[in-house]
Amino acid sequence: MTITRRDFMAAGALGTVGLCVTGHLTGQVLEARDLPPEDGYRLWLRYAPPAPAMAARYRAAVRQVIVEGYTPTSQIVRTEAGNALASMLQAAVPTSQTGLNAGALVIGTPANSPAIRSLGWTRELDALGAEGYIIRPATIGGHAVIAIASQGELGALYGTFHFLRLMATGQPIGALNQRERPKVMLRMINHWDNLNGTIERGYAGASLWKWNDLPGTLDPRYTDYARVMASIGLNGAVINNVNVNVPNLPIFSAEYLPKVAALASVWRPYGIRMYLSVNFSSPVTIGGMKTADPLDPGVAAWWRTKADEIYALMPDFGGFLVKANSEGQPGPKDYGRTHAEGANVLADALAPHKGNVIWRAFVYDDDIDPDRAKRAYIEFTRLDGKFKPNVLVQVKNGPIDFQPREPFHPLFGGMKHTPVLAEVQATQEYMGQAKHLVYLGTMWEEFLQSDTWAKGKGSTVAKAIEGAVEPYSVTGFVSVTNPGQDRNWCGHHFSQANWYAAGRLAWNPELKADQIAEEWIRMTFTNDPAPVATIRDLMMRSREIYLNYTMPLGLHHLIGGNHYAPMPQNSGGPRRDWTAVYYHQASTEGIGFDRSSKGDNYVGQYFPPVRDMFDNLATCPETYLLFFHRLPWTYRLKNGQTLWNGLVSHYNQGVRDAEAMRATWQSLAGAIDPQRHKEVADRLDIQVKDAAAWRDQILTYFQQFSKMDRV
Ligand code: GCV
Repeated sequence: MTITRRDFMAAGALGTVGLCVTGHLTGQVLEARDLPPEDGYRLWLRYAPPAPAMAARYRAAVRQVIVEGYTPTSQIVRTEAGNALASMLQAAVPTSQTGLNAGALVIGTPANSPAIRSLGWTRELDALGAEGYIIRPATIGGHAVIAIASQGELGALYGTFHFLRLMATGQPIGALNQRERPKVMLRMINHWDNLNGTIERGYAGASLWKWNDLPGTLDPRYTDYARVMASIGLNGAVINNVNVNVPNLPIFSAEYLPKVAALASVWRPYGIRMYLSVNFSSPVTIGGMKTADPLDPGVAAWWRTKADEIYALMPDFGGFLVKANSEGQPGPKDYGRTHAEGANVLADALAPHKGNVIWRAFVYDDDIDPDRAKRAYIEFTRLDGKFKPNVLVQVKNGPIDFQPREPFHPLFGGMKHTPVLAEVQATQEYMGQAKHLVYLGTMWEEFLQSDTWAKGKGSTVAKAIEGAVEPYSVTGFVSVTNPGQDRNWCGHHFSQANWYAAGRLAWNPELKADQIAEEWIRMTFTNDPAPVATIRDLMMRSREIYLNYTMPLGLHHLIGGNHYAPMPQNSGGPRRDWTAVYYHQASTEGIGFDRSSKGDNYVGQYFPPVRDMFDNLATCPETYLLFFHRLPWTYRLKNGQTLWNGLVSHYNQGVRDAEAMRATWQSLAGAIDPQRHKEVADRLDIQVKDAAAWRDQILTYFQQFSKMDRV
């Protein structure tokens, strides 16, 4: 059978490339301008054929796949490797459990594979744990092979995806010596999906979970989802919105839990554990009790019974995510109890099953402090040491709410006894949603590499969440991602990169944004060096461009209720701390929020060198200037410009760069398949228009205070 590049591009669902047949290679690499349309469904798992010379080298190196294990996970490894190789090599590669020959790719664990056991790597594998792996050339039974070995089956799956990524990105595979283990234990995404199919802050269509059809009908997309997640090392998902409002309550009921369990059973062989957001008042709202007071023995018993019911259906259930006493959600403070007392009653219920409570620190009760940025730190540091061992506190990257730029949240490094996991947001709520091209890898690298100084220099946020600053017993990294039923999962093709980056950083928070971007581009679009370099540059600059035309120099929350369009004049609404005026405080005297030691001393929540760096105008990075300082319009920036002129320059630069980004993308026509190229181009048109609107609206508004010209 002849497999052409067009067959590859036209192949259907993710994971069903369907080329596992005997055959030989005759496919020609087409001219770029002939590239057939792609719709983005396969994300970074397209397994496109590499350049012919590289394909020939790969074909010589991998002539057979041997996976001796027979469990569902081993079956997935076999199918994934077989399909991916057939697609990339444009020829079927014999894939089996037995009959090992020279040129085999041998994948397994010492327990499920005599071939892997014969390597004698057991001690080395034990040191890497059940999710770690080695990829290395080896000799088995006198045959030269490449081995992907792990102590556990999931490690073998992750190793397989790693190996396939190397091939899909055009890397040499001849002399590999890869030893990997994840640096973080809970690598999760949060979905903010409602039971009625809508998604809060979802920009890619309806919810993936088809509740009316579950548990009987399992959409094949559930499998595709699990495969995508495992391919970047993610191992957990919360499937429902943290706002567990009344219409979402039934998820905890006897009717819905079997539906949840059916989904969990699809994900299990991919190592994706199921978690649920819970409403703290559940004992009342669904249990019919009179109270949800966490210190009430009846309430504790209710949670234990509910946990037992869940674990009877899903023995590997991960645990509960709780948004309590935040934005209208109920919580322990309704009963005069603390967040720790609230979390602990759930933790006790889950502990016998080895489940975790993930308790969000996204709280900002205004009786705590007038400055929203200060509130969570005050509440949670008071409680450090009071949480049960299976409680983790989930903290957003910054102290406000996923703004385009915020300093790192001082709870990173600030909690000595309670594991803190990081929550970032891939769904671009405040970052142009699915309309603007904004790669967030750079933002997360900036966040993760921020030095907290909690235990001296080098106590970065990354190290803190890895448990290398304080020895947390459990560690985690979470991204609010919100894929939906849009064909391309994420709305914008480039938003896929943020899902990808979140997964890669959850595995290893030390990774660099440019490396992640390059991997993603090569797997998602092309391996041709020139377009790869062009797109990487565009992605790496995209967040700064977005900042320039929306909220430069440390401005934040200049946005309306849809969190998309500019609304600097917004001063009304249900809460002051949801309005722009509260944050920018612009007046004829100047602009900015004084969080310095002369202001409300938010800086005091950081360790001394960080505190002083932000506090002192001479050392505060200008990227954070107006987050920490309130300054007159005539204040001189480091480049000598007045603050007003500097603002004007940033906005103008942002608009020019957005236009340049569009022109750059246009220049890639022919290098990118036409459908995806056009869909991105259409969105860039919107982005350019929006950038100008942002600049004009914000500067017109501030000009009434600065009373200076827009030069
Ligand atoms: C799920 C912000 C968002 C809300 C979100 C909340 C949270 O306020 O706008 O939609 O609610 O964060 O993270 O809980």
